[in-house]
Amino acid sequence: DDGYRLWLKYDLIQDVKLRADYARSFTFISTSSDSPMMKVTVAELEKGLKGLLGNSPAITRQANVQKPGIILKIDKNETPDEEAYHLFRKNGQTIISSRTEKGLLYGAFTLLRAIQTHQNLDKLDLSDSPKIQHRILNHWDNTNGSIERGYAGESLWKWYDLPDNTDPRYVDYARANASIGINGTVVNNVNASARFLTEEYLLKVKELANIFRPYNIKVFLSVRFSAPKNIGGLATSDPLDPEVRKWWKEKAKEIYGIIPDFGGFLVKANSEGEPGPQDYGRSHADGANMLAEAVEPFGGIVMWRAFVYKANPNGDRTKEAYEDFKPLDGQFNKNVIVQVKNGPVDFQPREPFHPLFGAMPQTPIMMEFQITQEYLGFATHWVYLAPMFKECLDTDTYAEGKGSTVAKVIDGSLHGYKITGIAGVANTGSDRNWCGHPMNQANWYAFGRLAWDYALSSEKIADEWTRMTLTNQPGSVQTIKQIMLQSRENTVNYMTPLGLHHIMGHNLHFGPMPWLSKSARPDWTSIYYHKADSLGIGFNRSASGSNSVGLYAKEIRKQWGNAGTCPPEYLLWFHHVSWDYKLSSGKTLWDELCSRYYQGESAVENMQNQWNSVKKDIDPELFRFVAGKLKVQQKEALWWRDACVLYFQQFARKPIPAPYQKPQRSLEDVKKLAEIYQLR
Ligand code: BDP
Repeated sequence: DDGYRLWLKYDLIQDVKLRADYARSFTFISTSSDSPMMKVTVAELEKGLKGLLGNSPAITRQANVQKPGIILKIDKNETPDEEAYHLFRKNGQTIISSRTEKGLLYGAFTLLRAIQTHQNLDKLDLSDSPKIQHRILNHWDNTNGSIERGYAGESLWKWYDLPDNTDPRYVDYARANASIGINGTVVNNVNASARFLTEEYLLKVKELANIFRPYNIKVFLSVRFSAPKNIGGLATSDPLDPEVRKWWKEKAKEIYGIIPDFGGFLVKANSEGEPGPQDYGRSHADGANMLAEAVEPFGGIVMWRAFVYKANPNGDRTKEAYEDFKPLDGQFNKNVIVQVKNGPVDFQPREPFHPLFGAMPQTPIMMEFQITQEYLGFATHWVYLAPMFKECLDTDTYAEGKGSTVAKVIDGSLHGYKITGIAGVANTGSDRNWCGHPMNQANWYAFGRLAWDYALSSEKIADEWTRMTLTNQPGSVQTIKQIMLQSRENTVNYMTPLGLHHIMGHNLHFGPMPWLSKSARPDWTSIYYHKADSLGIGFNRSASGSNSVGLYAKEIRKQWGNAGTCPPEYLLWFHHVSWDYKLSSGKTLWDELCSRYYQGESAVENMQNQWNSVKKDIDPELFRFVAGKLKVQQKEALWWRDACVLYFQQFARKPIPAPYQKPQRSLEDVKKLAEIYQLR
């Protein structure tokens, strides 16, 4: 098994009785149309049933048959949501019913999942609909085929071949996304080349859109704000300049002429050196509204990112997006949605939720998660991210009193947003197994499932994914789930425990580099964030410090703003505390910090043992590959542990607490290792 088939494996069910039971129920598939979407839906069911059960169901227009089968039924009386479906059994028939073919598509994948995970279908009766409208992957892919922060090879999109030659893999990409409810894709990097807006590229993107359409996936583009200057021959890209506005309107018209159901734009502006409206003294709202006006006649939306921060050595990066955007609440056009990263720094292994969630009642805010593991060990560490996504979604913002979770902000229910969305920065690439690390396919899967329904538990999603992808043997499913569910906390422990953040290697973001003190910008160093000194460690963001805790609701301020009541996982995020500070565990900060690093590292050794224990139920090729990955992860976890405890020990001037052994290498050794990785 090379991992190519992802969770859509459809291998023959080995349990003969179970297989026969299922097989009896699915002798035909009846449909009422042969539209492209219906065709792919039926084809998927056929493929799945054939693989799983060995069945070759008859495809018929005749639902009124004596034998049991699957009936795909458009029913105008079903729930208004076009993507909703009702999957149920009636008189021995399995019925998938929806107002539209979109719902049927999703219902079909749900039925297949139920079979893949060996569910009892006798009492099947499931009504389901997505909680969020736009469920989107963001690909940070460039025209030359490279992927920014991609660890699974090159771009899936073969720009040099397109539009004339299309890779069959585009279909498998679309199938995988449709199976988990993803309905949009931004195909290019947020650090966008203006070239994507040229006719040359639009015709390539059109081919992708044509392939994705039957799978209910819309295509979006990241746009370069300075495109009117770069490719339009204008002297300015000022959003209030009439020529510039006209250029964007014409561009939108051209795009929709080529791709009639084009989704809209994603924009990174005035962030990390990218051009934007502030270059002309205009606001983010001015910039976003100009683009919104251009796509509005065609039903398009603008996803405007709030990932902005200025290079200020004495500032606090966690406040800057809020300060820029909060005053603009209410000034954005109706088809603009502001895309906010889960935390206020940058996709760290753990961050508190971004203070903009709940703070913009008049402006739709969407979530941006990172599925690619830029800060979580690339494609060498097995880290299941559902618990991280859930942690953010489930946190209470208290914006409208108790129960105002981040999830309720982004599903629109808290503030009545008309547009809702969630984006995940993709971890896919040209590697045969898509994600570099086969176990991290689960993060793509989990993102999609949570985008559809954030109320699903991490455990349930891990269970589904494991059964579909690896094995249905109960003991092994249990063990694999254990590995997955602990993996993120382990990683936090060996990388950035107790609220530490941004202490990774320079630029590449690989490995530990807590000593990093010089960079092009102060907020790209490590010392800016951990502020370790002889007195203690941590960033004082309480009222006596930068007071970024002041951006949160009073209930949160009260809890997080005080070291004594702040949860340990955010302690050093919000407080500078002494090395002798006593935690609720009874340990001093130094001892607790060390024990987290040591526990995190030894947990990876444990993962290896757990993985070895499931060998009999795992495909040998896959087993061996993952075992190898775990060895790499173990080495890197040890590297993180040693680098961090040795570096911080210089300030704490205390021994490594028992029962832990002091690292076998020196700080100089680990520093050297890091320097080597910086070499080109
Ligand atoms: C940072 C990445 C950088 C991205 C940026 C962004 O290091 O490559 O361009 O986020 O999200 O984490 O714009």
